[in-house]
Amino acid sequence: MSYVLYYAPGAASLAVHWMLVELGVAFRTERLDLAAGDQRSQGFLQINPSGRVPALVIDGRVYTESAALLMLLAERHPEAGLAPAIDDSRRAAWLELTVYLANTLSPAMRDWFYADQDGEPADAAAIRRLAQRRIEGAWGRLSTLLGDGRPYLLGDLMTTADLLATMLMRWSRNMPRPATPWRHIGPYVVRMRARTAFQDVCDREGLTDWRND
Ligand SMILES: N[C@@H](CCC(=O)N[C@@H](CS)C(=O)NCC(=O)O)C(=O)O
Repeated sequence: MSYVLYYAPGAASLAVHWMLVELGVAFRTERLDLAAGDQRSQGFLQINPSGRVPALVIDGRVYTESAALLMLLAERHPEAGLAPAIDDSRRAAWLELTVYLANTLSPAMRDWFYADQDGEPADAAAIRRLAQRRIEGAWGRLSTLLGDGRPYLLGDLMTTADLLATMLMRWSRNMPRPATPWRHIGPYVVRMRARTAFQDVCDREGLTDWRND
């Protein structure tokens, strides 16, 4: 089995990169500089015609979409226990949460960061306002979920949903209302950032902010 991850520092590829480190499997990376436009190079467009990261090449075939890649990796490495098994009573909550993060929070993040590029620049302020409302709504929902004192989003089991959620929380660090001041999110983020694999992936990607140390 071989893995090659196309990533850009701190981008949607971060959760997948983190997962590969958590799994302790062998993998290779190809780094893209999004500011320099590497994602629009002919070479990368042949890998992923949508011109976005992450792209994960598994045994020679390319797969994309961070949430799908996390679920796929969890299925390929069940011994890591990063997803509830199919007959586990927490499975439904894991699917629900993953789809919520990928379907509601993640597109709002895209709108926040790419409003000028994906739409008309004249509409960008209105798009950002709506995105901000949706993003802050998500922090409220996740904080409520964590409010019963559970260490991870699904309870005692840390799953791929935590990797995805933490990456999305990180993206909010310079927004008007970042995720971390939400009452139950702050301690959760500290717990997630304390993971050796998180610190390792930050080192690999050269991410110096939003760390515990
Ligand atoms: N839904 C995709 C979103 C991927 C995405 O939008 N990636 C951004 C980085 S966070 C990207 O590649 N942007 C480059 C561009 O759009 O030019 C996923 O979760 O994998």
